[in-house]
Amino acid sequence: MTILAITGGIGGAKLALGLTHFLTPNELIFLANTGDDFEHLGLYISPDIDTLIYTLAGVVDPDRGWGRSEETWHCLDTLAYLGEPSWFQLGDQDLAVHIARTHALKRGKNLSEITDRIRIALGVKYRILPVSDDPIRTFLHTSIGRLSFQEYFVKKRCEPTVNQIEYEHSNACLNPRLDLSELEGVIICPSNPYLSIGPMLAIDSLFEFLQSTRIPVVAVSPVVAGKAIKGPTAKIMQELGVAVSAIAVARHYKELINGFIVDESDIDSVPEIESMDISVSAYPSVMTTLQDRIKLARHSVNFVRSLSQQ
Ligand code: FO1
Repeated sequence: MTILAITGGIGGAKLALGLTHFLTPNELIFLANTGDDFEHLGLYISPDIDTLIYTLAGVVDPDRGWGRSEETWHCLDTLAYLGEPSWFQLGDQDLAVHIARTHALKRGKNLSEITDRIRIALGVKYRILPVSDDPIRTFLHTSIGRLSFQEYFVKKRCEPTVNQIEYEHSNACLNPRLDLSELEGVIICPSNPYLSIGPMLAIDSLFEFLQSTRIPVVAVSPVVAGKAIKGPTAKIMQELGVAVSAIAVARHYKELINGFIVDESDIDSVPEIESMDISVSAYPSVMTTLQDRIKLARHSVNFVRSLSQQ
C-alpha cells in the first residue's frame, strides 16, 4: 500500500524529502501542483515539479529553496543584455531542464512522461505525478488587476493586494497514472493551501475522492503561531478576510481531512479543530534541519496509520 503526498512549493518539498528517508519508492507517491506552470521565453516551466525533483535529488539551492545549487547565470545575463525579460531567474543548469521539457512536449510527450524522464535522470527513485497532464493555471485578482501566478509571485513580489484566486482549467483530468485503489492514506503537505494545494483541489475528481474516501487524509498546517512558515500564505489569508491561524487552515480543509497536524505552539487550537470532527495531533512542525523534516514526516505517517486503525 502507498502513501500519497500532495505537495506544491518549497514547504511541501521539505516534508517530501523527510518522507523519502523511511518510505520506499513502492510505499510513497507524490502528486505535484502545476498551477504555477507557465510559458516564458518560449519555454514550458514547471516550478513546483522542479523544486520537488531538485530537493529529492539533493541538488536544490538550500538558501532559495528553488533552482539548483552551484548554479551559473550566463544565459540569463546574456538575455538581459539583449533586452529580453530577466525578472524570472533561470539558471544555466535549470534552463537545460526547461529546454528538455519543452522539446519533449513539442514532440507530443505529456507532462507525466517528461517529468518521469527528468526525475529518473536526476536519480530520483520516487514517482512524481503532475496533478494533471491538462493545463491548470492559477490567476490572482489583485489591486492592480488579474495577474498570472508568476507575475504576482515573482515579478510583483506578492505585493499587490489579493481579492480573489482563480484556478483556470477546462475540465482538467486527474492524472490517470494515479491508482487511487493502491493508497493507504493521504498527506496534504504544509504547502500554501490557496496557491499550491488549491489548484489541485480544483480538479473535481480529486476533491470528490478526498471527500468520500475511507482512507485517512491528514493535512499538516503551514501556519504556526499565527504566522506562515514561508511565503505569502499569511498575507493572502488576511487579504481574503480569513484569520491567520491553524484553525482557519483546518476549517479550509474540513470537508476533506480527518486528521490535522498543528505545531505544538498551537496546542490551544486543538479543541476547536476537534469540534470540526477532525483528529488533531500537536507536534513540532517547523522544519529547519533535515532531522526536523524526517521527524515530522515519520510523525505524519504514524498519524495516518493510527487513523486507519480507528
Ligand atoms: N522564485 C522567485 O522568487 N524568483 C525567481 O526568479 C524564481 C525563478 C524560478 C525558476 C525556476 C523555478 O523552478 C522556480 C523559480 N522560482 C522563483 C520559484 C517559484 O516561482 C516558486 O517557488 C513557486 O512557483 C511557488 O511554489
